This record gives sequence, structure tokens and C-alpha cells, in this order.
Amino acid sequence: MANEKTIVRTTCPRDCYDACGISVIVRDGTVQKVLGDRTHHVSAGGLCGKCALAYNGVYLTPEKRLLEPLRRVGRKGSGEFEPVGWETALRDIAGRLNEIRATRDARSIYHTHYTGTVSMVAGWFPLRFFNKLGATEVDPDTVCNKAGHVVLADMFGTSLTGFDPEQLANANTLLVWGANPSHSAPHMHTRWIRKSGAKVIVVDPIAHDTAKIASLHLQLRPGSDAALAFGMLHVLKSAGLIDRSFIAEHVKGFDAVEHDIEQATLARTAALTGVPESLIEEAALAFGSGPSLLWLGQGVQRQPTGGNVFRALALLSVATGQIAKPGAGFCYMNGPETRGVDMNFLMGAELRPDNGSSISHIDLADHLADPARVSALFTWNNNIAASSPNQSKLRRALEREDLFTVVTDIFMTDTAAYADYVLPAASFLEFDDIIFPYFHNTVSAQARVTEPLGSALPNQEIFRRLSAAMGFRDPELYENDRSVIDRLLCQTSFPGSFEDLKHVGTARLFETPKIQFEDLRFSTPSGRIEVTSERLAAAGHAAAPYAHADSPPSGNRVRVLSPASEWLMNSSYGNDERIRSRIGEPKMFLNRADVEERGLSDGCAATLATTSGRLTLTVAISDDVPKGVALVHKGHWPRHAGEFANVNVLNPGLRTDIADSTAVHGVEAELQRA
Ligand SMILES: Nc1nc2c(c(=O)[nH]1)N[C@H]1C(S)=C(S)[C@@H](COP(=O)(O)OP(=O)(O)OC[C@H]3O[C@@H](n4cnc5c(=O)[nH]c(N)nc54)[C@H](O)[C@@H]3O)O[C@H]1N2
Ligand SMILES: Nc1nc2c(c(=O)[nH]1)N[C@H]1C(S)=C(S)[C@@H](COP(=O)(O)OP(=O)(O)OC[C@H]3O[C@@H](n4cnc5c(=O)[nH]c(N)nc54)[C@H](O)[C@@H]3O)O[C@H]1N2
Ligand code: SF4
Ligand SMILES: [Mo]
Repeated sequence: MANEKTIVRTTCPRDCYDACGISVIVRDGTVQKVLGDRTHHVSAGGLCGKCALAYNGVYLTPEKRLLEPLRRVGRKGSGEFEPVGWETALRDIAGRLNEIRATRDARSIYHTHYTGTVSMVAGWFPLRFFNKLGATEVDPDTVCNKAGHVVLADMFGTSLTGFDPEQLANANTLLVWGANPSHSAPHMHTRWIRKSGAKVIVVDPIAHDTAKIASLHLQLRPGSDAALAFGMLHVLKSAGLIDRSFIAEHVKGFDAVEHDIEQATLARTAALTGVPESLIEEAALAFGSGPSLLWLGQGVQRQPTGGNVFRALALLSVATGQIAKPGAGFCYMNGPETRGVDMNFLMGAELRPDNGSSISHIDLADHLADPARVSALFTWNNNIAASSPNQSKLRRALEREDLFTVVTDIFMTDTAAYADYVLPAASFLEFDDIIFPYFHNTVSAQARVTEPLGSALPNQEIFRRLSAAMGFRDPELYENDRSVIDRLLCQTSFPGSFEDLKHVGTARLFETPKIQFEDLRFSTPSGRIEVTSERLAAAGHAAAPYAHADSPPSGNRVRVLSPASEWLMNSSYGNDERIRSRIGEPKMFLNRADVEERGLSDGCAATLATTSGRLTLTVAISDDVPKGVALVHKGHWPRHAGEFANVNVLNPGLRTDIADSTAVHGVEAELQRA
């Protein structure tokens, strides 16, 4: 067996549209190199730059990884810990949680989680534990995409069924609205968009690389999307491209938007959005002629009126009948449900008590600061100190000596540094799992390639052991990985076993590309697409979408956009030195006019200030950024800044009009000399 080399196929489990196939070269049980899998239908042998570095960097470096359970010995946040074994850590944690259950309400135990890994078992099985416990869940989508989900579900009955990306072959137009595939879906950018024969139109305030390869780039003002969509509908109406028979048969309440469409003349729309009339017209006519796909980005709904924006954007596909036929449809994402998966089974929804509670990330800092509300915090798959709003207040709350805090992660993150107990999680190379990519209707295997480093354990095993320490008896809490994986796979149309899936890496589940809403049945109360919503109206929102544009920032202020960086995956990889050196100093990208007006210069330090905090960064002049906008990528680790901060220090907790979700791209800051 000496010096035996094997190649193992697996899948990248990051929160990324691409879900790349991976080939790992293993020698004597040790990972030699993590590469792309040439057989993968999206990435064809590529890995993005960040994963190529991190998977061959921090992920494999014992000194960078958490290797054993740790107990705090210094003050909160000091980073001083002592190693304790799993038994001690889990006994102590269970003891404390049981004491809270006995003396207080289990709802005072909060847990936050998100997409550190999107593999099914490590990503969702732990919810069985928290449902059983009756803890308060900090609703993960509220820091990302909840507004979009809520309004699409309201309008169409689901937000989790999008176009099948393979429909691009049948489309004449692809409209990418408020997404940046060149960063957030790099292989979809290079292989799907760039190689497609469709006319590509991008709507985004930033001239990112996908905008640069598009036929048309509508560089609108942030927060003016609903006005632009109505302006396009105005053009379509004048051109007779509104599909009246589709509307008559399948849509409820379209009348309510006719007036705003009428009013949204080209001149008015251009004035509100900053987009030239000719571009609005050309984009509208291309889209309306169809067949057209609409990619609804997640960035665009992270706006103060993000709910209304999404309703207005979806209206484009509805009004033109660009649904339920080849080459047509919109996509926010394709949930595992499109492949038959029952998420309730996976998360143990039936274990949740009737009075189970949940809050928004927007309220997290306020709640954590209040001892009467929160006694304990459990954070897993999530790095709140870097990713959540209201960063300074959140950090002060994490300093509460009486807030019993447990964090499980692969690395000693800024959040973990505030924990009482830190539990080491195994990485995706160290256990088997199954992945349902959120863009493609496929299924992929994550394969155990090597032993976990140190005594790290996969999330699911940590929570099985904690369940035992708590004295819970429900069998669902102890189901083994293989059983969960097999049951999930059985729910799909995949004909083989998990071994068969591992052999191919990724499998398509439908012989022909799916057609979105092919049966034209919508799970709304009326069974139609509901442009007018009685539910939203009853909750105090506008009954129908309306043309709206935010006012541009006034005075010395700029709108801070903080989307995905090319080199970071949310905050993941912010601790990889090679990646940090690629990025260089964290920067704010500004239009030359904004720099010169304030007497700043390229390379100088400048400060962004809001009511919640200040952030000093290096100024970089960029033609890609319009006047009035500062582009500051998300994901830097706060501890690497002089004063524990990244861009989220500037966000006082802006929320969307609908769904209490993050409106982080709506933050406005004073731009000052440092
Ligand atoms: N490299 C990398 N990839 C990632 C991630 C990452 O951090 N790094 N994160 C992953 C996650 S969790 C998610 S949710 C997705 C998100 O990926 P995307 O859906 O691409 O979302 P964002 O990166 O937030 O922003 C996308 C674009 O929205 C634009 N935008 C902001 N405000 C407005 C507006 O008012 N109108 C319009 N039209 N556009 C606007 C921004 O300029 C930006 O170019 O990416 C995933 N992929
Ligand atoms: N300013 C600004 N802020 C944003 C955004 C923005 O656009 N602008 N985007 C928001 C969005 S879209 C999102 S989704 C959130 C994401 O925010 P987070 O959920 O905090 O995402 P990550 O920063 O990647 O953190 C995930 C953590 O999970 C860990 N992890 C990875 N795999 C495992 C595992 O198997 N087990 C365990 N226990 N841990 C694991 C990683 O090491 C990492 O520390 O950030 C939001 N924050
Ligand atoms: S993060 Fe995305 S692009 Fe990078 S390797 Fe993973 S799936 Fe591929
Ligand atoms: Mo996200």
C-alpha cells in the first residue's frame, strides 16, 4: 500500500451557484492536491481562484484549523482558551442548556446558522437538535435573501422553482438583474453566459465583469429597479408586447399595475434611474420578444424596498408571458424540492414545539444585548461577527459574560473568539454528504477523502453526541449519515446508490431541461399568479408592486454597496494568507468624480461613517463604479482591521420593506478624509 495514489471525486459545498466537481489526489490517506473535476458539467476541471487556494491552504493546515474542543479561560473575546476533551465540553454544554431549560425558557437559547456548508446533512440535520430543544432560530435567510423568497412565494406560490439553466439554449435573451456571476458564479460566467448565443443584458449599478461581456449594461442608480422595470413595461405596452391572453388566463390583479405602467414614460424612467432612454427601450424590446430568461440576483433585493423591487421584476416575466415555455422563466434559485426532497424530514420539523420562535438577523444584536431575552447563543455554519448587521453592537453583546456562547466552526473565527466553548468541525474533505446545487437540477456526492484533522467532527455527529449528553431520546436525533443520505437519494429520480453517485460525482436528474411552471398551476389561494396580494395588503404593504426609485444620496454621502468579492466566500477564506495577499489592503472603490470632489486621491485613506460605525479603507478609483456609490466587498475578518470592523460596522440594521430581511445595499455613509 506504500505510496499509493488515488483520485477521489467530490463536490464543493460552498454557498455558490456553481457547485463545482472536485478531484482530490490522495497519497497514503493524505491529501496532496485539490483540483477541479474535468467531467463536471459546469466547471469542466476548473476551481475558482479562492477555492483553489483555500482548499490547498487553510483547509489542510493543522495550525490554521480548530483541532479540539476548547473552553474559554480569559475574558470574552480575548481568544484565550484551554483544550478540553469532547466528553467534558459536551457534558458542560448539556449541563448548562438543561439548567436553562429547567429554570428559564428554552426560547432564551438562540441559535444562528447559515451556509458555511450547503451539504444536506451537515447543513440541515443539526436543526433536528435545535427543533427538539425548542431554541429560538435566528432566521438565516434574513441576512441574505428572505425578501425575495417571501414575495415570490406570495406571487407564484413558491420561490424555490426557477428556470432550468439548460433552458438557455432555447432563449434569445438572458436578463441578469442585480447579480454578479463573474464573482458569485464564476463558471456560470465563463462557461454558461459567455458561451451562450443569447443576447445578454445586465442591470447593475456596477460595471462588473459580467456586465462588461454583456450586449447591454443598464447601469442604474441603486434602489431604482422598480422604476426601471415599470419603464420597460411601458415600452412593452406601447409595442404591443404585453401578453394579454396569458394575463387573462393565469394572472390575478394585473389591473392594479396598469396605471403605474402608463405613467412610467421613458423620459421619467431615465430621470429616475439614470439609464439612457435608448438602452431602456432596447432592453425592453429584446426581453419582450422572447424567449427570455430573467436571473433574479440576490444583491438587488438587499435594498430598502427590496420586496417591491422583486415584485416589479417578476412582473416583467408575467406581463410578457415569459413563463411556462422553453427558453423562458425567471430564476431566484432551484431548491432541493425541485428534485423531490422533503426538507421537513431532514430538519425534523415535527420535533419543533408549537410555540417555537424565530427572529430576524436584523434584530440579533438588540436581542443578544438583552439578558432578559437571551441566556445562551449557539452559532454553527455562520460567522455573525463578520457577516451580520450592526456589528459594533453585536460585538458588545458577545462580550456579555453571562451570555453562554458555543460556536462550532472549522476555524477560530471572530465569532468563535467570543465563545465559552469552541467545537472543531470537520471539513467537507473529511465526511460523506450529499449536495443539491441551488441553480442546477442535479445531485452531487461529497465524499470523505481523508480523516478529520485532530478530533474534529462533522456537524451532525457533534449534535448527535450533544443530544445524548442532554438525555434526549428521539430516534431522529441519532439517525446515521448513511441512512439520511440514502433516504434523500431515494426521494429523487436518481436510479443508483450513493456509491454510484460518488462514482460520477454529479448526476442530472431530468432527461430534458425542466420548463418552469410547465403545468401553469400556481400554489396561491387563487391558483393564479397573484400580482395583487390580499395577504401583503392585510399586512400593511402595497397590494401590488409600484414604480419606485430611492432618492440619490444627498450632501457628502455615498451609497455603500458591499456585494460578493471574487476572493472571499462571504467571510470564509478571510484567514487564508495567500488569499489576503491577493486582495491586498481592503479598499473602497469610488468614481473619480467623488474622489476629486472631496480632495481625496487614489491610494489615500478615507473614512466611511454612519450612525452605527466608521470604517477607514484605502481609496481606489474605478471606472466601474458610478458617482454616488462606494463599492466595499463583504467578507474581510474584522480582527484584521485596526479597530475590529468590516463593512458591516456601517450597517445600523437596515431592513427591507417586506420580510424583515437585510437591506445592506441601502446603507448610506458620509465619505470623509481619514
Ligand atoms: N465569490 C463569492 N461568491 C459568492 C459569495 C461570496 O461571498 N463570494 N456569496 C454567495 C452568496 S451567500 C450569495 S447570496 C450569492 C450572492 O450573489 P449575487 O446574487 O451576485 O449578490 P451580491 O453579490 O450581493 O450582489 C450582486 C450585485 O447586486 C448589485 N446591486 C446592489 N444593489 C443593487 C440595486 O439596487 N440594483 C441592482 N440592479 N443591483 C444592485 C451589486 O452591485 C452586485 O453587483 O453569491 C454566492 N457566491
Ligand atoms: N455587508 C454585507 N454583509 C453580508 C452580505 C452582503 O452582501 N453584504 N451578504 C450576506 C449573505 S448573502 C450571507 S449568505 C451571509 C453569510 O454569512 P455567513 O453564514 O457568516 O457565511 P461565512 O462567512 O462563509 O461563514 C460561514 C462559517 O461557516 C464555517 N463552516 C464552513 N463549513 C462548516 C462546517 O461544515 N461546519 C461548521 N460548523 N462550520 C463550517 C466557515 O468556516 C465560516 O466561518 O453574509 C451576509 N452578510
Ligand atoms: S466556490 Fe463556487 S466556483 Fe469556487 S470551487 Fe466552489 S462551487 Fe466552484
Ligand atoms: Mo447569501
